[in-house]
Amino acid sequence: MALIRAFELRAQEMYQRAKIGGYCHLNLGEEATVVGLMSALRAKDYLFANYRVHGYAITRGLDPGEVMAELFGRTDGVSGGWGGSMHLFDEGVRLMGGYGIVGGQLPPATGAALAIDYEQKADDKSDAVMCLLGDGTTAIGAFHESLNIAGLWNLPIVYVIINNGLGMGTTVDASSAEPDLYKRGAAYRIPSTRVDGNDPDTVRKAAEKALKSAREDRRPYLLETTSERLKGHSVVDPAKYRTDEENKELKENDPVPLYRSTLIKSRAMTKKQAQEIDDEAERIVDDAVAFADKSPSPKPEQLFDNDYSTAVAGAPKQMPGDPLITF
Ligand SMILES: Cc1ncc(C[n+]2csc(CCOP(=O)(O)OP(=O)(O)O)c2C)c(N)n1
Repeated sequence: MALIRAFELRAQEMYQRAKIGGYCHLNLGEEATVVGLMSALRAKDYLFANYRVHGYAITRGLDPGEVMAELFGRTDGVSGGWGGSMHLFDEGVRLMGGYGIVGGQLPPATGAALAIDYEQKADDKSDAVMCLLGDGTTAIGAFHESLNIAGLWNLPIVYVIINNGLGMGTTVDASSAEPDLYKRGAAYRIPSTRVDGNDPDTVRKAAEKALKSAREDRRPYLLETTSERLKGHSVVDPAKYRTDEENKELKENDPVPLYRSTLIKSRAMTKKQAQEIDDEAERIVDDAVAFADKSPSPKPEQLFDNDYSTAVAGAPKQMPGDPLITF
């Protein structure tokens, strides 16, 4: 949690210093959810995420330097600098991408669960899929289509609604006829529950139960976690829609200092150890920025190295803005 906090605060700073371009969405305020969920996943499980993906990538084991380099758009980034903040991908740790299209991750995640089901018999060795989505995403058609198929075909998948209360600036109450989002599982006979996303231990227990259902019972599961993002939708959103009172509450419920003091109070950790963890996190993030800074930018001639269009014999590769080719 401390590392995600340090990384995200630094990413915000790097964006403001124009080291990062494009979009940049942070996990600030969602650290307990991230750590709880990721600690329940096995190495061979597949993870599909939305664009708010930095903390998941780091917790899943990706090198923070390579994640920062991706944010900087550099060749040593986890996606070779082509994806940026929203599109972290690493097959090795089975992080099957962050998706920028709202709900875009749901169909491929459901397809991955179908592939697993096709290849493996139900036993505790089976892999499972975890698919993350925001509260706003529960109104997207792909959410309902995916849950319907997963429920119908008994696919080994856990859908997790990371309910941070807002889809951009719109509250759940203003956008959802059924604001108890986990209840949407009932329409597809998918078991579901809602837990406090500010407590990593609670999230972990709930995720373990959900994954067990997917893996062993061959029933998909819908888990909802409640937390709040501390900042705006992305780093360029000043979050003017929040009142002073709401900002005060956010600070009081901030999961990082809360968990830190819970561990100290219960004597699981001393103040000194907590400080050492924070210092270590800062050191890792310093190194990550230094690594990203040193990594070269991709060259323009590499632009088409990773496209998946079929080559047309004799047709030159076109750059956006090039004059139309006439034959
Ligand atoms: C199909 C589509 N529609 C709209 C957008 C613009 N958009 C980006 S994020 C977002 C809000 C999503 O909110 P939520 O699912 O709650 O995720 P959160 O940002 O809270 O993690 C919208 C509308 C988009 N990227 N894709």
